[in-house]
Amino acid sequence: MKKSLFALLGASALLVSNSSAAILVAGWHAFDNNSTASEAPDSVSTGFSGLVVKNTYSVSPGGDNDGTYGNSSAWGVVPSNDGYARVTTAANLYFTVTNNNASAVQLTSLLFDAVSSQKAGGGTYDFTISYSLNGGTTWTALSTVNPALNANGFNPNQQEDFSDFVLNLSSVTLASAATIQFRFEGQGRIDNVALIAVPETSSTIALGGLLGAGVFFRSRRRSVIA
Ligand SMILES: [Ca+2]
Ligand SMILES: [Ca+2]
Ligand SMILES: [Ca+2]
Ligand SMILES: [Ca+2]
Repeated sequence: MKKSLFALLGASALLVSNSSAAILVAGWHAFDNNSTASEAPDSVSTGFSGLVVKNTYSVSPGGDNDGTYGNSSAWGVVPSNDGYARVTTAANLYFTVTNNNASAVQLTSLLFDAVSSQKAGGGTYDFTISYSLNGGTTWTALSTVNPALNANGFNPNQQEDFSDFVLNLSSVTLASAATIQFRFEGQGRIDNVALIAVPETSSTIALGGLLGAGVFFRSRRRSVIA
């Protein structure tokens, strides 16, 4: 005996929403000793790509030795003595990340470590961090920070404990195929840069809409009621 092939389904749309854990989208901690080349991230999540564009240069070895991206140990221990990037008042530093996934990600924070060079007249340089979306020339300032003074003067290869920074990005969503670029202005050293985000996994299954559009079963067997 066959039962009716048709079952009445709820006609209202069903919203399925799952909250996801944060991910390290892209991170840089090891920098080559060179003056011009760009570098891909040292750590990157599936479906993302990135590049640090060094308009000045980077130095290796040396760098931050606190073992963390910003102040967070959530992403494992970061190796020390594997180089850092320079930023100068004449040449900014840029980190670019592209979302190659089909869905957007909700950005959470930008983590980094930094130290300032000493100004000629004393004191330290402020660093201003801004971002632009999709290659645009409009820059949105995220924060101006004042890193600790570079403790080892002009020794380019020494390790030291850089200042830790966490910038809030919760107002920024990186859509599918979108690119975000972060600009660092100041004078000093940058290390352990990481972009953190939460993937958006919400999806809507419009059962009501499907039924309304005339869903039918391919097998058109007649119901036989006993
Ligand atoms: Ca490093
Ligand atoms: Ca690298
Ligand atoms: Ca750190
Ligand atoms: Ca530190």
